[in-house]
Amino acid sequence: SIAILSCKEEKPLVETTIEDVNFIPIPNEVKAHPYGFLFDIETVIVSDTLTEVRNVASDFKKYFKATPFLKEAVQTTQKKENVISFSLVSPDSIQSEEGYVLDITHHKIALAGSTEAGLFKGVQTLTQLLPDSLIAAKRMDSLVIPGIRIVDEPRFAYRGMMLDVARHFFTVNQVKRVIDQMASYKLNKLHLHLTDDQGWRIEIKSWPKLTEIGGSSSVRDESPGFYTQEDYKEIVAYAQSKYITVIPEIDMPGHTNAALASYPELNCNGKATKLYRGMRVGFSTLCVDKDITYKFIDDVIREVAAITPGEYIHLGGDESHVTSKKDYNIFLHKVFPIVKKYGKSVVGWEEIQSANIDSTYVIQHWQKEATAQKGIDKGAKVILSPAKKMYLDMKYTKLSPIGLTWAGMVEVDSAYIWQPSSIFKDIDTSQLLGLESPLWAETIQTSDDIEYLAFPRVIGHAELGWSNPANYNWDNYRVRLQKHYARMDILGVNFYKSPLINTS
Ligand code: TNX
Repeated sequence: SIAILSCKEEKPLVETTIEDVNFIPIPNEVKAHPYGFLFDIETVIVSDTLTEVRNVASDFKKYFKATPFLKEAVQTTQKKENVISFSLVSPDSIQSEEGYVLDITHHKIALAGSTEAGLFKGVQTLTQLLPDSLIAAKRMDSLVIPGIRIVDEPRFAYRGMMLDVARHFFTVNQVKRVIDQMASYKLNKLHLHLTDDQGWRIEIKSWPKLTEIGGSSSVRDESPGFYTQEDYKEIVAYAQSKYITVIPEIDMPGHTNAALASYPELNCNGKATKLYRGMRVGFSTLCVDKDITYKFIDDVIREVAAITPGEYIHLGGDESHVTSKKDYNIFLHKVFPIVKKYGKSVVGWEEIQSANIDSTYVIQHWQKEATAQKGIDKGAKVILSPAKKMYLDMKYTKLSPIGLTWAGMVEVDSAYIWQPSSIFKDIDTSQLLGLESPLWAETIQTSDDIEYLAFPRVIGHAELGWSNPANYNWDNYRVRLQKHYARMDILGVNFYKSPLINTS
């Protein structure tokens, strides 16, 4: 409710309530203030650290194009009233570098965080307080934001989504669109599944046929293609501008038919395989006995590491059904050190725990709890992607037009109702890095397809990854999610309208 009270101050006091506020992910602490912040043409964004906050400020200013507000550049002024201040300081109440405090009163909007990434998360929360008409870029001459104080930080440092660009290729612009959507729900890791049986999607200059040949196929030939290294750098830089780290996956020793079709010498029999356009898994393997295999991997990892600022390289390691157990071990013992040599840390699907190497790698749990538990017992860190809760490529119901069903059907409630901390026993909290929602692309080809399977399930995962478990609550969540339907409609997100969410 908004009532303008008359008052002696220059700016009128505007009473607001936060009853209609529907944040996702739900913040840790939320408190209402009696009066909201009223924009006028003198409202300015201020900061002591101009260069550092410019990127974050522009992510906020972009919504104001069709308004008379925030026309001035960000300023370092002493002005204390009628300002939106971005401060790079460590608020006492915050531990995480992604945490922030957002305090909106009638005097000012004050956002504080210890890093740009923290301020950016605060801006995403602030954006959820803006009216839909502003997001829709409708002309707007008056604007009040409700008075509120929020102290917030993530539960898990790793909150990701995976996009399979190998089964079907997605363009740089399609990936950027995913990055934008991830950022607004405070996700911070984008795992790109760059290689598989059906396609090799990243240019490797020392092995050009990987993309010339291996990039030319895809499932049913529907969308071949690859990223040049310049394209990949563009994705990485765009993600960075939204404080999202890219984790590239080069899957091996299985899921490698595209490479085996490109270079005969990578095959044990010296003959190139045929390009593959189907949907089967588990039939290919690099030749573990050949030296050229490790020369190949060294070149690939060297080139990929050189254009990847993040800490991790994902080696896949899943479903190597035609590699013997012995060979699989030998192979991993040879390739882990290559990743280290180029200054990166290994992530792999849970299967990689079978190699008794050291515990400095990260496993991504997807299918077998017992397998992942063995890795955890050896001290490995874990990213949770349990297929029956988090696989975005599973159908919602049997009526879903796209998606697979091998892990079951995952409706919006099922994707949300579970406890990340209760999957594994005997796990140190420091071992649980966080959550990632994988989107495999056997059945999808367009941005509409991506969004239909990802949204709204990934929003629920974003809440499980960010919010305090005391605040996980399906009945409350579904009401908040309903409000996000309108926002997604405005942004043109092709989400699945689950009958479990009341839209009336
Ligand atoms: C299993 S999950 C796979 C992928 C498939 C996916 C389809 C994992 C590590 N491997 O190769 O695309 O199922 O849901």
